[in-house]
Amino acid sequence: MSDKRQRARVQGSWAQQKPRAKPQTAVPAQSEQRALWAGGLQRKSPEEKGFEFQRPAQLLREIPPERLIDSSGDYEISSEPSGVSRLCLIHNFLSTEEADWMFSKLLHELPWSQKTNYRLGEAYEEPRLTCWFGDLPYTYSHSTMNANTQWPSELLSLRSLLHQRFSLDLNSVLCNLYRSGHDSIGWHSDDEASLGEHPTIASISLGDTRVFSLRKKPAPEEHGDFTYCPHIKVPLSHGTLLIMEGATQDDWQHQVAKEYHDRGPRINLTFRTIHQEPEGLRAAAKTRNLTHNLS
Ligand SMILES: O=C(O)CCC(=O)C(=O)O
Repeated sequence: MSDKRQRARVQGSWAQQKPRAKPQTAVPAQSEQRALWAGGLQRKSPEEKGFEFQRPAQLLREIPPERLIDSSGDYEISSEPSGVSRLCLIHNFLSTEEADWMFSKLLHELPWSQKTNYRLGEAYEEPRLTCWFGDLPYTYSHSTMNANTQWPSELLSLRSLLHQRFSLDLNSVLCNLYRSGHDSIGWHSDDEASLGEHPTIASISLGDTRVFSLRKKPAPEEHGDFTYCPHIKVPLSHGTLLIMEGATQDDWQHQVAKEYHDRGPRINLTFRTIHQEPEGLRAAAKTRNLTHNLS
């Protein structure tokens, strides 16, 4: 949780505290008794209130509690003019035996490498390893994965399975290898123009469980502050399938944050459909990438 979200939560819970009830038995305290005997204590009428601290309205805003999605099912996570955002979570999409076999094969046989990305003109190494299979190149964070049609048979069979089960025509897959809990992917949306409008992303997880987080993009008047936006966490375990669809990439960002306790390796396969980019869409993508925060 960000520092600001944490602070606002604490302040929020303070603000909700009810005033303490006064004791029912009216036995004056010793000092009060002395004053009464001296005839000096003026009791306040009920209308005459003492000082009451008013918290500024800004601090009384509710922070929505983080929602946990950990059961298989279909979830409508928001509905906006841009459309409905939906998640579909399926545990044991691959049996443990299939997932074990797939994990070990892909870990040892895929051509993993560390990619260099660019943010505000600065180069940085991605904190994970990746590889890409697809008929078309894929560009994000100002760096391009070349087209690669040499699909391993295991990935082709997963792609066919997704087609059979969900009629999804996915022509590419970005493979991520998180070597330990220190590897991560920062907040971003998969909203490159080459993915088209309302892209469907089918993500299969293998290996150790990691928490996939989503946060709703703030309204323009929030000036990029996510403090009060809905947050969701989805633990993704070995063999799980998560499908993001509808307006999810328009209205939400997602990440897999670093973890500071031991985590074993995890592979994530995000199947997508890449379209040939017309010139107009490329310009739109450039503008969007200025705010794209993928690490
Ligand atoms: O590892 C994951 O579950 C997420 C990967 C991801 O966000 C991406 O490839 O865009």
